[in-house]
Amino acid sequence: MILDCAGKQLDLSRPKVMGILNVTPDSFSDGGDFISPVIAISHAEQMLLDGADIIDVGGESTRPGADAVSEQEELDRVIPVVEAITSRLSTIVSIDTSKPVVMREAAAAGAGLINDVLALQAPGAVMAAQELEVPICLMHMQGWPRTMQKDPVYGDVVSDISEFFEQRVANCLSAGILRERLILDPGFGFGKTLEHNLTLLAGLDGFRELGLPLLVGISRKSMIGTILNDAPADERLYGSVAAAVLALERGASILRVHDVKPTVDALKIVNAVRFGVNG
Ligand code: 7PJ
Repeated sequence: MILDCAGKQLDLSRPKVMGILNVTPDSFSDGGDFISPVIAISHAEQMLLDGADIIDVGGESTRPGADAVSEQEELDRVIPVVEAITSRLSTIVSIDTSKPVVMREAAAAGAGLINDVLALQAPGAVMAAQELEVPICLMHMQGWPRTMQKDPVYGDVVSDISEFFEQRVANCLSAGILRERLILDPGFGFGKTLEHNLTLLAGLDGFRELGLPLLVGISRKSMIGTILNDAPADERLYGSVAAAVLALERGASILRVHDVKPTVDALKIVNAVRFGVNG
């Protein structure tokens, strides 16, 4: 399956790696290191050298308990960075946002993929995505970032999320968005207990029957830290890579990660086993 990301091809016949470029001052795992476009570019460049296929630019922190960011503030953070990357580097830029205005301006600046943790549920978001004609990642979240970790409840976590996906996909299709443009993400850590997250990862192949590519973001998340005796974010690398491999084995097509080189190495091993060393 090949997705057209604003003129750049994303071939998902082999899994791809999406490198995270946070331009938030309060992001828990990189402490706001990447605010200025100059620093952002050099980080993006390094991730591409390390083998990333997509750079995911995000200016709205969605970590548990985070405050909302104003439209203008988010635009000010991300648009110069998207512009700087798309004008200098030949890569697919994805925009991690839920705001229609940010989707539009980022696409105008060259972004080729929308990554929305609200799965286009914000007012006007479906219409913006429909107009922009780029692929869209629909992520599942239970509740809202401020309170989502309070007391998340599911019947069966995989089937509840599948049902959510079916509704969101139907909504997109009825707005004229092509099915071929959709990517699904169960949203690890977004309104899920550790047990929910583990059940989700174990049962990730249950989403394959929806027939759409799966994006998975587990990198450095608290589910890794908790299992590793409350390891801080900068000590979650090996756990994150293990989780990425488990996700690949269960059919993930895109891995959203902070640590690109180690993940790309792990992916090379998986591909060699699947397709042979020369495959
Ligand atoms: C995700 C995301 C994720 C997608 C964040 C963090 C929190 N987008 N944005 N999936 N997580 N699609 O990176 O820890 O899991 S922000």
